[in-house]
Amino acid sequence: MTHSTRGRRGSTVLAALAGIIAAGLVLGVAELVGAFFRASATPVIAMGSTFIDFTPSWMKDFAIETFGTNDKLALLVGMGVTIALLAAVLGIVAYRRWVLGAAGVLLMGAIILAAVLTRAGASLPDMIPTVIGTAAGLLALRWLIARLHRADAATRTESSAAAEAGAAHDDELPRTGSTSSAATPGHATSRRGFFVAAGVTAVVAAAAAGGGRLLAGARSNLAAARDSLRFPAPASPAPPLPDGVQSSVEGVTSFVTPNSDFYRIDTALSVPQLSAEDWVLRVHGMVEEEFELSFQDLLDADLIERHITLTCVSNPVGGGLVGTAKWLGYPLREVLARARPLAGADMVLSTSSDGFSASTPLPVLQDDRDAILAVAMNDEPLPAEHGFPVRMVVPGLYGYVSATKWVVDLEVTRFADAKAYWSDRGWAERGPIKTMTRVEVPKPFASVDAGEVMIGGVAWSQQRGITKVEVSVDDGDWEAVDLAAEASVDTWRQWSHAVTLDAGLHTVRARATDAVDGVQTDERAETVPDGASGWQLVQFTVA
Ligand SMILES: Nc1nc2c(c(=O)[nH]1)N[C@H]1C(S)=C(S)[C@@H](COP(=O)(O)O)O[C@H]1N2
Ligand SMILES: [Mo]
Repeated sequence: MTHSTRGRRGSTVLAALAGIIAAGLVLGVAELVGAFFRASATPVIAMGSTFIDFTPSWMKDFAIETFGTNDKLALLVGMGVTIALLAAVLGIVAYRRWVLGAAGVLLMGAIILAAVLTRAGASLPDMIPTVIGTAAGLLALRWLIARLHRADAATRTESSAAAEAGAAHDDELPRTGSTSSAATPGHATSRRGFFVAAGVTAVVAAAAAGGGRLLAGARSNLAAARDSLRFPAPASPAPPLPDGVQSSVEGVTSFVTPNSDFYRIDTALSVPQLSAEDWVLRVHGMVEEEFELSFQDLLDADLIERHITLTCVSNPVGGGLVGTAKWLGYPLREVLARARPLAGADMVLSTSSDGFSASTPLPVLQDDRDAILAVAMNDEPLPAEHGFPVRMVVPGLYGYVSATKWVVDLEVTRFADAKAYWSDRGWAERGPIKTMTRVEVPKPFASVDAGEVMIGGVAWSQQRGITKVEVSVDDGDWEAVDLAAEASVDTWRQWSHAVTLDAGLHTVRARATDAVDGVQTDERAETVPDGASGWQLVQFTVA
């Protein structure tokens, strides 16, 4: 390799680096300016959220299965890598032909703006963080590339002075190579200016990003307001949990899921930050009376408190996307009674502040089940990531068609006229929860002591109720297990079963029976389009 190619390659690598650093400045500055705007006005959140909205259902479930609740972190890392690659290419292009590079940067800015402006509730001022960020990035790139060209020029002069060797030209930017080793220290000194500029830009980018985050956090005092909320005693308190709802088998999940352990599934890359004070729910559509409800309206009303088990349609057989909490809320039945739906309406489309929507059959919200606008979860205001200040909780339906968090709009409509978020992406428009049981002990592939082995788990069939759970050990006969006490048909029910086993490899299969439809189906179904089904099989070792 000659010094000529090495110098050229070196500059190309540095041009790529300049591109990446400039992109960092775009994002950092936009983050800083964005602290004064809604989260979806920042490029990262706007682009990430747009990406999520275009994610096909198979990829969503792949992401959930692979990364679990870290799916959003995985998305951010993937975005970071993609942006860095694009920025590197733009840096190289800008180094070779500035105008093309600059055009590329502006095109990227325009793409980000398109993402920002198409987010739910976007307004023109939301463009400001991206515009300022892109301008800063463009200036920084210009500066860095100029330093690089200056370094190249200096090297050329030094090299030709050091050795009058044959000059190797190329058609764009003439560069002279040298066989003398003097060229190398020449590069080092002349590139110092570039490295200083690159370092300064990188530090500014990082400081802007960090400052932006801090500022955004400081500007939102929602956490404090949330913590100081107090709720009136419910008009209808939760029936006390019967003794013995909790299985004594070690390793079986806690009957009430603590908020911090509750699964979280949503499309919100940045958790919506709503204030209870400003919250309004608009009730409209095919109704005789349209109206709005405030948070205070809810607190002033007769609230009910219930234990309800929530389940995600993306939960695979044996999976963990299910949890039980004590919810406090206002019956949706009352909301609809006041609105008086018109004949022909058969669905309520609930929409969140960030544009998610769910289609819930109207009769489900009018019958005597405890479908509520929930304001508290396990005696606390809703955690931000579980829908603060108000979300829906509807017993018997998967979350994607019923459990809208950060809910701000209820439209009474018809299935024929409107499609909800996931129904638009290949999922069924109706989603009753399928009867299911999960073996929790022994864990798959666990090793347990020989002798009496405890098998334990949980089963759910919201609205129908669990009447029986059976296990088949090593493909033997089905044996009914001991059911723990039932809190209600809307909560899961724990179970346990003791078997004596010799050392070796064993399997346990489990199936639940509900009070309405009988034994859960053995037919294996994937989560798409309306929930997984099939009997779980767990393999374990007795040692
Ligand atoms: N605003 C909003 N609400 C939402 C979702 C969402 O993506 N956005 N996801 C739904 C789904 S798919 C489920 S399973 C439940 C999960 O509620 P959790 O995160 O409190 O467990 O919320 C539902 N409500
Ligand atoms: Mo879900």
